[in-house]
Order: sequence, then C-alpha cells, then structure tokens
Amino acid sequence: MNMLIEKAKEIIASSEKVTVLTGAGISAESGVPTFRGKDGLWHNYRATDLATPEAFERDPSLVWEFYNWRRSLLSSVTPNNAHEALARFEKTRVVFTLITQNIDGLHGRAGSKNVLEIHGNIWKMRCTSCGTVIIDYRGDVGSLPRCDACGALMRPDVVWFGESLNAEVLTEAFNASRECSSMIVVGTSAVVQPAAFFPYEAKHSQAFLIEINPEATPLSGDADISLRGTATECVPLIFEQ
Ligand code: BV8
Ligand code: ZN
Repeated sequence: MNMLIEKAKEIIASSEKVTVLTGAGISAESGVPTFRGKDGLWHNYRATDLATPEAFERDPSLVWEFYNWRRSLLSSVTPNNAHEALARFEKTRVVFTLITQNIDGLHGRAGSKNVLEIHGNIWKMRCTSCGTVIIDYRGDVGSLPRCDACGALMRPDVVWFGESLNAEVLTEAFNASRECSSMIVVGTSAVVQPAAFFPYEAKHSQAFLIEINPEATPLSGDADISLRGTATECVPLIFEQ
C-alpha cells in the first residue's frame, strides 16, 4: 500500500487541477453512519420511504422526524483529519474543486471554503412555497416548521431521490470533473447518480483516477490507483504537500 500511497501523492503534487469527490465514507470515522454499510442509515429505513418528495407529501412529520434524528446524530460529531487535510490542501491550490454528496456540513466545519454540496445541506431548510431559505438552522425544528414569510411548510434543503440537482451546481461539478488532471474519490459506493458519473467523466477526459475505500466498488476497476484503506488513513498522507 505504501508504494501506492507514494504514487498517489506524486500524482496529486504534479496535477495542475485537482478535483475531489466525497461520499458518506469520509464522515464515517467522525461517527456519522453511512447509507449502505451494515449499520447504514438506509439499513433501518428505505431511502424510498423517507428521502423522496412523495414521502414528504404523504407524511411530512415522519420525514422531519428522520431528519431531526440525523441532525441530532450530527450535532455531537466533529470533522476528522481527512476533512481537515482537504481543507489545508485547498489553501495551497489555485485550482481545486471539492464535490461532496454529503449533507452533514463537515467539510465546511473543517475549513473548506469552496464546497459543491450537490445533495444540499441538512442544516439548511427552505420554504415549500416562497423559496425562503434558512441556513445553519440549529434550533429544534419541532414537528412541522412553517415559513415565517408565508406560513407554508418548511422542508430540509436537500436533494431527494427523484429530484433534480441544482443546475448551476451540477454544471460546476461536471466541469470540474472534465477539466481536472486528477480526481480523487473518497468513501462512496458509487451507486447514486449523477454523482457516480463524475469519475467516469474525469477518466474520459484523461484524468488520473484515485479511489480511497476500504471496500471495492463499481469504480475500483476503472481507478488508476485504488487505495484499500480508510479516509483518515489515506487522505492526510496523499494530500500533505
Ligand atoms: C436525479 C440527500 C434526475 C438526501 C441523497 C436507477 C438506476 C440509476 C439511477 C436511478 C435509478 N432510479 C433512480 C435513479 C436516480 C437516483 C439514483 O441514483 N438512485 C440510486 C439509489 C440508484 N438519483 C436521483 O434521484 C438523483 N436525482 O437523478 O435527478 C431525475 C429527476 C427525476 C426523476 C428521475 C431522475 C438525486 C440523488 C440524490 C439523493 N439524495 N442525499 C439525504 O441524505 O437524506 S443521496 C445519498 O446517497 C447521500 O447523499 C449519499 O452521499 C449518497 C450516496 O451514498 P454514499 O455517499 O456513496 O454512501 P454509501 O453508504 O452508499 O457508501 C459509503 C462508502 O464509504 C462505502 O463504499 C464504504 O465502503 C465506504 N466507507 C465506509 N467507511 C469508510 C469508507 N470509506 C472511507 N473511509 C471510511 N472510514
Ligand atoms: Zn414561504
């Protein structure tokens, strides 16, 4: 593994444009449950039951209960040294894009300034009617929060299954995937679209593809380097300049 670590470090140091894609696995060592792991979030709940507009339509209280539970899990966790290493790396680079599928906000708390949160952020909520957005809402959301401006229901400002991603954010993520000289994919099962497509977009544009994951994924066969390790084991080593 050390040889691969050294090689990955060299590639990143010599890459003019670096793009990183993270998934739930980068937050696992902070104590945030992943989605598809053995104790995964979806293990107890089916995504289709809760993280969809239909579920919210059908039972907004249940969906808010699910997000309040996840917010309560997140309120006691802190970024780990993988989040922190990426935040430090960002300061050393003119061109660096961090794309995350995570809604936990841990990259921002670690100090990363320019994060593409393609699936939104669990600490934000928005009005279902007038579009008012409340950011970094740490209060108790209660059972059914309503919009101060118009009285309509508030919803978590996240992208649910079956919902389109924000067009600008998606374009930026695709461009960062096409234009990078290397892409490092950390802690994702590479199942959810369109995020799972970004590494292939990078590869197709001749980028060097590095994967960090203790388990193999559908992406592993296409990665130039596949590091079978955890985020906190590998990320600080390959990004420290
Ligand atoms: C869309 C926010 C257009 C909400 C999330 C059939 C085929 C293909 C696609 C589809 C299909 N049917 C439907 C679709 C589209 C669907 C999709 O991809 N479904 C999947 C399930 C097949 N996608 C969508 O709906 C997207 N929208 O396509 O719009 C459209 C419009 C209308 C109609 C149709 C299409 C929207 C997707 C966004 C959904 N929202 N999150 C919330 O969080 O509550 S996705 C959710 O899953 C999270 O964001 C999460 O990040 C994401 C992906 O999961 P991972 O991050 O990869 O986490 P996972 O647990 O799976 O894996 C963790 C990995 O970490 C593992 O590999 C593990 O080995 C590793 N790991 C563990 N420990 C560590 C570690 N790695 C490193 N270190 C460790 N210590
Ligand atoms: Zn409103």
